[in-house]
Amino acid sequence: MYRGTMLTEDQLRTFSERGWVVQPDVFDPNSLGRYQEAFDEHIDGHSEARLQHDDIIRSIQFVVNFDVRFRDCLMAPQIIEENRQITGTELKYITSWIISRNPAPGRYEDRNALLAPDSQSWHRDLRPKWGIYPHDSDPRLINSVYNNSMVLLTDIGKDDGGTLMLDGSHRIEGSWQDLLGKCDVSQLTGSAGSVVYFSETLMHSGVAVLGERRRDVMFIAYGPPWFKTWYRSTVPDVVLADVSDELQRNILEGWDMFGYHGQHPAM
Ligand SMILES: O=C(O)CCC(=O)C(=O)O
Repeated sequence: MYRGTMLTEDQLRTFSERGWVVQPDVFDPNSLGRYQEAFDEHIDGHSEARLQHDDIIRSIQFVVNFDVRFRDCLMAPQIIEENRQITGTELKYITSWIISRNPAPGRYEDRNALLAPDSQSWHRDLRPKWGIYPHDSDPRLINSVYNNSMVLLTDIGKDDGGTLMLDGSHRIEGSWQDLLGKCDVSQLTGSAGSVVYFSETLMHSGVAVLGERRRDVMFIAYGPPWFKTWYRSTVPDVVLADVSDELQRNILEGWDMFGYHGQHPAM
């Protein structure tokens, strides 16, 4: 059983209030070097798995299918346990992807325009009413049904294209235009090796890199065992056969079992 670092009470409260939280120092430089090598090897391949591929953004989907190094990182015991804390259930894999973002070509002339809140690509894939529910025992906490874990491979300082979040929007229905008037805009910063957890009910957006460094991040999304696998993200049998860790295999496969875990909450 995992006995390492978990999200603290304060971090869980931050997640509950803002819809996202940063866990620093999950990975050390050695592990990050290994994951960065996998990232660099795969970011230009897999044309069938490309989400976007242009001069600024390169993004590849379902990376856990392609390399054990992606599974080692994105299914690390700490990430799994911390997802259990925020989801409040056993987990099922939903999808995974990686994104490399180059400095924006217009960053010297158009800084303000590139940062303007109303010109970002705000989105979320789940309505708050489908995604947020009470914690079993603490009324100040929430659980969220579908959460992203973003691993920072590179340091993300103020100008390095940290994801924009609409704080608190994970609990509020409405379009991004409505929410821009109601929620503060926050921009993520964090050091390489951190993991950022955010609910998929949180309105968020990628944003231009205004500094000189490429920004590399890796994502995995987990939900409960009754959740649908994301579009085209079913893990092929040939990959499952290669996964020796039983928990990882069950999470990737979706738990072929009678009923669900935790139907009867602990008293
Ligand atoms: O690249 C980012 O900062 C955000 C990415 C994102 O929102 C997404 O992949 O859904």
